[in-house]
Amino acid sequence: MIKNQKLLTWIEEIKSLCSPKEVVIWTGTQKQYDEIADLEVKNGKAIKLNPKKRPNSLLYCSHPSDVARIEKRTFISTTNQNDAGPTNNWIPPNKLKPKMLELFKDSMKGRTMYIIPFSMGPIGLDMSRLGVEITDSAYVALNMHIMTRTGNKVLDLINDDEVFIKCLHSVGYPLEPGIKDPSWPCAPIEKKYISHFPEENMIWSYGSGYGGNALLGKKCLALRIASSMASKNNWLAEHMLILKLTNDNNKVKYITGAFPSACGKTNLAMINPTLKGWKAETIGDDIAWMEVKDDGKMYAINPEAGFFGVAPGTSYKSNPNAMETISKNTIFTNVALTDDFDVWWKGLTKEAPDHLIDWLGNDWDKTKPTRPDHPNSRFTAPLTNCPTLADNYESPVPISAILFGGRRPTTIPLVHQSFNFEHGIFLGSIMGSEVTAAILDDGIGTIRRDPFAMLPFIGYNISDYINHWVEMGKKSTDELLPKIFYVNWFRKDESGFLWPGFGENSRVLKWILERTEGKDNYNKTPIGLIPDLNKFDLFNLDVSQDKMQELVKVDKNIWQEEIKSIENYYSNLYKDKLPNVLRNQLDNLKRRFAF
Ligand code: OXD
Ligand code: MN
Repeated sequence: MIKNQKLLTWIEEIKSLCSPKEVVIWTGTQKQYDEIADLEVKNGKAIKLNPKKRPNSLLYCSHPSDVARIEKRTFISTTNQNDAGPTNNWIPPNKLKPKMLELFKDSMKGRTMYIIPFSMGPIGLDMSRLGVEITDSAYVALNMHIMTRTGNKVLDLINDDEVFIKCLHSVGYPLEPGIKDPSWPCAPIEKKYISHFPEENMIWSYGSGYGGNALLGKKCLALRIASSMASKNNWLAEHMLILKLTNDNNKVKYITGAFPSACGKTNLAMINPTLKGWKAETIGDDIAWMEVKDDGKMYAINPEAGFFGVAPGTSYKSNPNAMETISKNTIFTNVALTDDFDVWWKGLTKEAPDHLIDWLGNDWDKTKPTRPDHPNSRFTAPLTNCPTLADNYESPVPISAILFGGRRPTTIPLVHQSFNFEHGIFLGSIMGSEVTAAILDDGIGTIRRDPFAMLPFIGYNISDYINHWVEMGKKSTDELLPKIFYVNWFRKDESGFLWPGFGENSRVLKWILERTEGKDNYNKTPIGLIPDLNKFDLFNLDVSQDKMQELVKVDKNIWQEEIKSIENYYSNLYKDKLPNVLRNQLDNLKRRFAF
């Protein structure tokens, strides 16, 4: 039962604003989940997958206009534009709120309004935060049940007068009498708003039912609002995986890693190390909340309870642990349906089945030029399904190393370590991926920078974000803080990728962990510390000495170009607000190269 007065008042307010047909409070039981799932199947919204092949799993297919996060309709609404900064779309609250209130008016007509109390982070942990999502989407309710801790246990905490973050969501498709409910209701693009009000820690999302636009605990709360909260309260909300590593001497260490999309973040979070005696366990694959505790070490938690992963490319070859994770209790979105009611996506098997129903609901066979799954099709599965989930995944863990990465065919070595924490901030600020033909027709070879993999997720001014990292560095000593590394699995020569990647990345992780213990296994270069190949585990590795040399090469001429590119990027982005730390680090880099 809801007793928190603030919550009761808010629910009444939203009820009278949105006019739902009925209200359901999410209790978090499996029974409730199953009932709503069955109803969704009965109403033709979802397809129940073959219980023999994929127990307790659903397939949803979205409207073709509602298939991904929509950055151009995502807003940070602050009184002053400067507080949102140059990386965010901005509308002030006094303009945005009236516009959205008009949209929300009667928007839930004919629909059920779900009230979902949720905890980002383990229930009751001091590093966790509470929220309540009000939504008119059963799809959102089912997904939130997997992706967060939901239900009565959370409500009990909220009833104890705890603060909670208000998250309001509507698909923006009221059911006026006589109007048939489509299988995936949503609003046209110009009416979609994914809005954040960091001054009140509040989220209003209208018009989209998809992923990060609608599951408000994830990108909206755990990254955008949380990053803004964290900047005021000495913590960090980052787009990072968390991995537990045990070496062949049974020594346990934890790392986090930030990678832009399509760089294998979920694969690394579920890596099977090829190194004998090494073990890797998963704590999180997308978001890490971190703080420096009294012992001077930085600790991390995964605020999520599930995986919302990209399906295409996932296979028993690329990520067997993900495949096991999604073998049951999973919601699939926008993948193809097989004739025996299982799922298929590009890359799952070498050959596509002869016949499929594509994500648009049409018959598909191999003669069709189109692909049967959407490139951003997804799976939603609980963490507890993951065979490599660490048993202490609900406790804050001390982080020894932070990895930044990207897809850089040239320039950036396989791995390098920053000289210190502030130099590590510089590495985070320049990360990005080279634009390839697959992404863009022009601009090939240019670098799309994605600082800290947070470009779409920093909920405030990016200059202040960088300075906040500097402040975090002052909370402890370089000795105790995580060591910072830049990894690049994607370096190429004329014959293709130089590094085999996947499980072999454990060799890089081994070198990194040795560095965190101060082992003399490195060579110093102007950009940072790179592996001394005589002290890098190459045992049983099928990569030639020449290729290994190439993988760790730091070429002065190429770096001259890189520095020019960084200077351009900094001046375009930060204009006159370039944080001192970045200016100093860039000057130091030039000095080390003697440019
Ligand atoms: C995600 C993303 O969905 O980063 O995790 O876009
Ligand atoms: Mn992500």
